[in-house]
Amino acid sequence: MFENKEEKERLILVGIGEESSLDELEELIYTAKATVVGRMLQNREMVHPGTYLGSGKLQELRELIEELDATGIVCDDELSPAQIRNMEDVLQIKILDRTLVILDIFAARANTHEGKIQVELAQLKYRATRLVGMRRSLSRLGGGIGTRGPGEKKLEMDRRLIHNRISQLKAELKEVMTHREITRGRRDKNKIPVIALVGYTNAGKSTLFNYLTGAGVLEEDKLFATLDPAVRQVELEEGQKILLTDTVGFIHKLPHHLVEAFRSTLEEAKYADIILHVVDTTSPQMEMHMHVVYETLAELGVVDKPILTVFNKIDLLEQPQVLKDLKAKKTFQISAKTGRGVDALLAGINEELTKNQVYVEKLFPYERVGEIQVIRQYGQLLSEEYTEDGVVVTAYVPIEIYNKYNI
Ligand SMILES: Nc1nc2c(ncn2[C@@H]2O[C@H](COP(=O)(O)OP(=O)(O)OP(=O)(O)O)[C@@H](O)[C@H]2O)c(=O)[nH]1
Ligand SMILES: [Mg+2]
Repeated sequence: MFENKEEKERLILVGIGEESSLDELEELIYTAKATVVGRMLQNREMVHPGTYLGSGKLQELRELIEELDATGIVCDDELSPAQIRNMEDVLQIKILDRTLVILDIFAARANTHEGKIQVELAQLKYRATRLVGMRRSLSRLGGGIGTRGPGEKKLEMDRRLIHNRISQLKAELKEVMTHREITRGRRDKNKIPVIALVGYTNAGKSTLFNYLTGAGVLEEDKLFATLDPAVRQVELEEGQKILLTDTVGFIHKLPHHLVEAFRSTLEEAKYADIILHVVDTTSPQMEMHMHVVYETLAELGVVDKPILTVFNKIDLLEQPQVLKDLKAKKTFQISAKTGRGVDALLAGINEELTKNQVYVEKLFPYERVGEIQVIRQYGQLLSEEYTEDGVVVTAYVPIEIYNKYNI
């Protein structure tokens, strides 16, 4: 992004409503490697449909831009093509929005083939509807935001070309997704329960994932450090095997195009047996973050899954706190960094998995070893030992199966 040796973008944040939302936007801007030189908040109830800000504020902003020598502004909501055009006319400067910034971060972070297709798809969809409006904002290249991904040449593609490319990417994505379905099918067959880590971005999902699996997945004090889902097998103390998945974090006002494009990635949670909801306990916005996570899960159709909420980063709390989540079956307080509380969490996972299951320790004489197959199919085979008299098995078996087959 710095190759063109241009100066970093100097941006002014513009929002309506709450200061805290601008704090998060500022973090997003730094993640996208641009600089914030000022901010302006309007206390309106609603976004102005034509110009985002009211006319008085817009004039104020114009003066502020000059005073601070800004190179662009970033609005905290997704702008319509008309809003961009009208603001450009008044301000004569690059107009960016929250969506574009998030798209830019995703573009820089996508590593896998699938991730890259998903980001480009989301970017093109965003641009397709704004091609006419964005003269200055998308055509002039600055030192950063809004410039990555398809690149300048592609930005000049007309609508028709963009739509062709969108169809092509969709077809490619479909292929990748079919592959993923197959992998999921295999997982189902193996019957290893899947535990999905979900949570707001920067909550510590990857840190917990690494602590449990030793996988060395990227963990960073940045928003959206993880884009591509990772899966690893972990064996619990009781012998129970689980598949742990680490995925992309959620955020307030996650752009619609991204949710759509990343649906398959985000939907990992849909295939999970248990959801581990990781929460950054140190964030002043903790409640809002939890709310956003539950809203996003509902939007993705992830309902009726057992949720275990993990209040993370307790090593940073000065004193113990009472932390509640009424939507969770159970809550845990841990530090993914130091490992404090992790054993209790693992025991909780095991308890949840083996609920409604019976622990079996039994010798199957050699003429009856066929019955072990039933356990394999419906339960969790923990161990098998071949002895003189037969096979000694330890396993968890669902109660119905236990009764039906008289295991
Ligand atoms: N002190 C402390 N820091 C933690 C803990 N867990 C995570 N962190 C830090 O929090 C930051 C974010 O951690 P990640 O694991 O990357 O968060 P994530 O939820 O995977 O974030 P995204 O992938 O961006 O959604 C990193 O700087 C971690 O070192 C913890 O228990 N204690
Ligand atoms: Mg992560």
